[in-house]
This record gives sequence, C-alpha cells and structure tokens, in this order.
Amino acid sequence: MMTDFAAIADRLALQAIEVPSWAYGNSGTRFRVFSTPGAPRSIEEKLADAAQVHQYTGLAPSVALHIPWDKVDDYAALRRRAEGLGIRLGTVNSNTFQDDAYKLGSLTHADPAVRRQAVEHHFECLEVMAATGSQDLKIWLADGTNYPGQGDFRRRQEWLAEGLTAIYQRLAGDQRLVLEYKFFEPAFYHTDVCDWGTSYVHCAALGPQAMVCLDTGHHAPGTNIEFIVAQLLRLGKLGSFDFNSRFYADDDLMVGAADPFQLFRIMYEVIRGGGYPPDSQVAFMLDQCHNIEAKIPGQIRSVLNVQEATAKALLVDGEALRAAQTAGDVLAANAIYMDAYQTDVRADLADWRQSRGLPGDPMAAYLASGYQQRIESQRVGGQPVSWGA
Ligand code: PSV
Ligand code: MN
Repeated sequence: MMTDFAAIADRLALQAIEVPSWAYGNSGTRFRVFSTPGAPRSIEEKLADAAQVHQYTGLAPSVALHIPWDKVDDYAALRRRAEGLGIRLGTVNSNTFQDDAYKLGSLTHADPAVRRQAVEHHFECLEVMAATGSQDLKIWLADGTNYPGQGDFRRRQEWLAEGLTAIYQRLAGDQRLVLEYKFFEPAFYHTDVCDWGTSYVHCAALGPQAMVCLDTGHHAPGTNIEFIVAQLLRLGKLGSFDFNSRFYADDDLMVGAADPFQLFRIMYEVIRGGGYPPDSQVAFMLDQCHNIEAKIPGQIRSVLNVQEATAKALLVDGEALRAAQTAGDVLAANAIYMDAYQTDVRADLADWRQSRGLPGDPMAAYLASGYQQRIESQRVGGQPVSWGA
C-alpha cells in the first residue's frame, strides 16, 4: 500500500527552495552569452523577477546573492527591498574565480598575498551577510591545476585549511560556512576541493558551523549521488544543495530535466535521512542558468520539478519498504519504491496548490500575467546584467 496524498499534504507545505540571483540575468556558454529582452539591469530587478517565482509557486521565498556580481552600496536597503517584494535575501556566494590575481588559485595560491586577498574577499562577504541577515556563506573554489607537476597537492591542502580556518573564525554564532565541491572545471587535471570527501575532511576539521554543499551537477557520470546524500546526512554534514541537472558536465540545466528519477532518489534519501523539515540543517537552492529558455518560467519549472519529486518521495511507504528490505524481498522492495516514483501526482498537486490560495498551474498563471511583456517594454536602455557581471 502506498502512502495516501492527503497524508503528505502538510509536509509538502514545509518546502522552501532558494533561487539564485544569477538565473535571471543574461547567460550562455563560453561560446556566446545571449541577450534576452527584459533582462534585469540591476540586482533590484533580479529580485523583482525572483519574487514572481515565489508569487506563483509559494516555493521560493529567498534569493541567493553572488558577490561581487550583486554588490550594492546599501545592503540593508536591499534587504528591505526584498522584504517589500515578499521574499528575503539568502545565501551569500563568494567569488574568487574572476579576478586576474586568481589565475593560479585563490586560497591555494602559492603567493601569500593572493591567499590573503581571497581570505579578505570572504571577510567582505561576511560583512554583507551581517547587513542582509544571511546565514550561509557558500564557498566554491575554482582552484586546481591543468598539468601534472604544476602544483603541490599537499602544500595546497595546507593553505586551503589555513584560509578556511581564518574565514571560519570570523563566523557569527548563527552563521555557517558551506563548502562546495566539484570534480573538474575550470581546472582539468586536479581540483583542490574535488569531491564530497575532501569537502567533508575540511568541514570536519573546521567545526560544527562548517558543512558540505552538494551541487548535483558536480559529479562524474554514473555517480550515485543519493548515496552521498545518505552518507553526509548520516555524518550530520550535509549543509546545502545546489540543484541543477546535467547530461555531460556542469550543464546547469533545469533540475529534474535530465534525470527526474535521480531527483526522486535524492529526495527520498533527504527525507529518509531527516534532511527535509525546515529545522533540519539542509538548505535547498537552485544553481542554474537559463541560456536558451525563458528565465522566470525556467525557474518556475525547476522549483515545480523539485516539488513533484518531493511529493513522490514522500509517498514511499517507508514501513512496507523496510519490511521488504529486511525480509530480503528484492522485487517487493523495488516495487514499493517504484510505485511511488511512477505515481502521477500532478493533479493532486494542482488541487493542493489551489487549496492554499496558489494557482493550480503556476506556469500558466505566470504566462497569463503579462509580467514578461511588461519587463520587455519597460526595461529599455541601461546595461543588462549577465553571468559574471
Ligand atoms: C561552480 O560551477 C558553481 O556551481 C558554484 O556554485 C558557483 O558559485 C556557481 O556555479 C556560479 O554559477
Ligand atoms: Mn554550484
């Protein structure tokens, strides 16, 4: 017997998914950044776009910032601006990958002056967080090497540990350092924080306010990501997700687009491991760029994909599954799991949304609202923001 949809309704209401400010600006690949009519020209306009996602889905109450992309003079005013739009400012992402000084690394650079510059950039991010009320400082480092012999792994790990410690020591009591890993790119031979184990080792050494960030696009093909989720939750060190999906590398496609079954399996392990309730230590965020599709609808589709996978994962009959697993009944266990995944929850979700004052079809409601046409006619002149600016 599968869990009934009515039984999961209240738990669905707990879901919150942070959207990235950079999803709304122009983006592309290293071959071309395309311009989109109506693209925002400031962080304030990015916030207005993000607020649309929350208005129609009720799922996206906060927006992550990237510094310096979202730098402003008055962060307290930006915070009020967000609140006025019915959202709030969330994770602050540092950026040590776009400055000439960082060509050969940031926290792992051989030159102490560059390492210091990278540490100080993180101090600046912490100051931003104090003004925005953000809790998480997310660190992803592009540090690595392209050629064997180019760098010394051991020294670089020590420098990394030193830099992270300096940053960690500046955290306020309620703030966290969240360390993201990625197996390659932009470095092609080795990456200094290449996998969950390396991130875990550093976070464990730092202390309880340091947690691992799992970006779903940052694994080699075939990696069992849900196992990593289970393990990090078991260790109490899964701090956050960067959701997106991939076919080949770090494609930054809409979460759940490439492999909806994988997203279900991840959400199952999140729930199984206690990572789902809002008071868990896990923050859920998108990290995506919409290069060829419309941006606000791309974000709406993404949060709905997460919601759908979550609903299906909540439907798994945990008791029956455990009994089948314990009895060694391979086929029954697999059938219980697959029954939940194969349930079509779309109509139930539409009813559920309506019962909470949301449009049953958020995508249709957004498209009918005229917002896209308004921003296209109003946002004329000025410099549209794009990935990296
Ligand atoms: C790196 O690929 C990454 O996933 C990090 O989270 C960066 O901050 C982000 O992408 C930039 O888009
Ligand atoms: Mn990421």
